[in-house]
This record gives sequence, structure tokens and C-alpha cells, in this order.
Amino acid sequence: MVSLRFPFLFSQPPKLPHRISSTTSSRSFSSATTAVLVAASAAASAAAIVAASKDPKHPFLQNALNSLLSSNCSSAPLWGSLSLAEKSSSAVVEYKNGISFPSILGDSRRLLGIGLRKKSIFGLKNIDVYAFGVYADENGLKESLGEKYEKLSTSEFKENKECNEDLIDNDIDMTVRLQIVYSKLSIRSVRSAFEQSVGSRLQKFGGSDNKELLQRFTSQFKDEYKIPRGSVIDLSRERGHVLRTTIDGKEVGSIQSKLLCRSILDLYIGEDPFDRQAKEDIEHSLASLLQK
Ligand code: DAO
Ligand code: DAO
Repeated sequence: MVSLRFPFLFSQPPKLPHRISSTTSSRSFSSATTAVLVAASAAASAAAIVAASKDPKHPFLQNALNSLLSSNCSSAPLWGSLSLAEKSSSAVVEYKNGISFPSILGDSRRLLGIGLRKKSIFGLKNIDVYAFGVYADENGLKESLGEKYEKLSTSEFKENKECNEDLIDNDIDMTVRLQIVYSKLSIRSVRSAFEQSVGSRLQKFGGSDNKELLQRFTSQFKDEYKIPRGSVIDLSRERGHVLRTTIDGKEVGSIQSKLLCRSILDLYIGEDPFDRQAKEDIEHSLASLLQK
């Protein structure tokens, strides 16, 4: 039987209706990063896809989703319970470029949201540079932030703007997975882009001159590295604020620095993120995981 569930929300059956409509359905079909859910298990061939849109041009999708959501999860066969292995085989696909993100990385890093990093070239056109997925260790999340957030109602949670900040500041294992879309990336352009993006955050949060730290980070990326379309870069925060980078699964370096971890995470969930919709989705996922 084809078993489908929304990957952000496995452990929250009673709250599914609200959560799903506020995470996966919040994207318009014209949006760059509309999330489509797929079950990439043996049943994937059955094209197990659920997508939804609040776009009034696609009300039927919203209705279809809502009727799915309003069914009682525990009794509806569609939502039949999944084993952990099945859960980890599901994925979320970035709609525009068809890039797939597993809903769980490693043992317990759970996908909170996906987005697109764009870049304007000479102010003329916007290119999609990479798609990203933000993951956080579920147990670490609950241990560090559970007590503070579990009792908040949904509206209180929305009003509380601190959750992302708490996620950035606490020593919770996280990964930001980047999947390269732009096929002509040179290491030189990558270096200069992150001197701007990461550099400005190091400046903002570190105050003084942090050239040495930036240098240490960028020097991990040797000129001979190639990052063609499809490359997967994982930026992981490990215990003790260690930023560990892997490219296509191979470790390229680790740097212990709370400031560097903070500056990288701020690109995706901070005050001025690359993709606002992704940040909102992440907030919804956090609410869903932390509220009791
Ligand atoms: O070809 O000059 C150009 C445009 C390239 C834009 C590069 C943006 C790089 C963003 C950082 C990517 C990190 C993997
Ligand atoms: O998008 O501006 C940005 C910043 C991305 C920061 C991540 C950099 C990791 C780059 C690895 C390059 C490998 C050659």
C-alpha cells in the first residue's frame, strides 16, 4: 500500500490540519520554491505527490488538501502509520528546479523548510544559485527549547519572534543542505559571494574585524574544487558550535566558532533571510515540533 505523510509533521497527528496548511500550502504555484511532497519509497512510482496552493487560481488544490487534512489521521488509510525507515525515505521536492530533500538526515535531523538562494547579475537578471533545506536535530530542539515553547498556543507562538533566534543561538545540531542549481559556478564567484554574505554577518554579530575567521572558512575551499549543478554541500553545526562542511559527502573541514555558525544560520533564518517564505515555513515547522 502506498503510505504518504507530510514529512515535516510525522509526530503531530492531532495538529496536522493546521500545520500542513501553514507549511506546505503556503506557497503559491508561481513561487520559486513550491514544495511538493513525494514518497520516495517503493511506491514512488505511483507518483505519490501532494501539493497545495493558496493561490486563488488553484482553489481546487487547496480544497483537495484541506479535505485530506480534515480526515482523521489515525483512521484514514492514506495516513496509515509509517515505520521510521519509511518516514526517512520520504522527501520534499523544490518545485521550480525539481530538487529533492530527504525529510530526515542522519538519525534525527528533521527538515524544517526549503528555499532558494537567488542572485542578481548586474541588476539584470536573477539566477537560481542553489536550493537549500534547513534541518535540526529533533531531540536537541526539544531538549533546548521544549520547555520554553511547548505551552504556547499557536497565536502566542506566532507573536513570539524569538524562536528562530533561539534556534540560532543554542547548541542544537543543525544542517543547512545546499544543492547547486546554477551550472557555471566558479570557486572565485563563490568566494566573493560569501565574503559579502557571510562577511557582512560576521561584521554584524562579531563587531570587530573578522577577516581572519572568514579567511579560515574560505581557505577550506580549494581552487581545484568543482561544484557543478547537482553538487550537495552540507553546512552542519555539531555539538560545541563546530561548523563542519562536506561536499558530496566528503568532509572538507571543521571550524569551531559560535560566531561563524551564527553568521551562516542567519543567512537562512535570520532577520534578512535569502528566502522569506522558507523562513516562515521553518517557523511553522518549529511550532509544530515544539508545541504539545
Ligand atoms: O557567474 O558571476 C557569476 C554569477 C555567480 C553568482 C555566484 C553566487 C554564489 C553564491 C554562493 C554559493 C555558495 C555555494
Ligand atoms: O549563499 O552567499 C551564500 C553563502 C553560502 C555559504 C556557504 C558556503 C559554502 C561553500 C562551499 C563552496 C565549496 C567550493
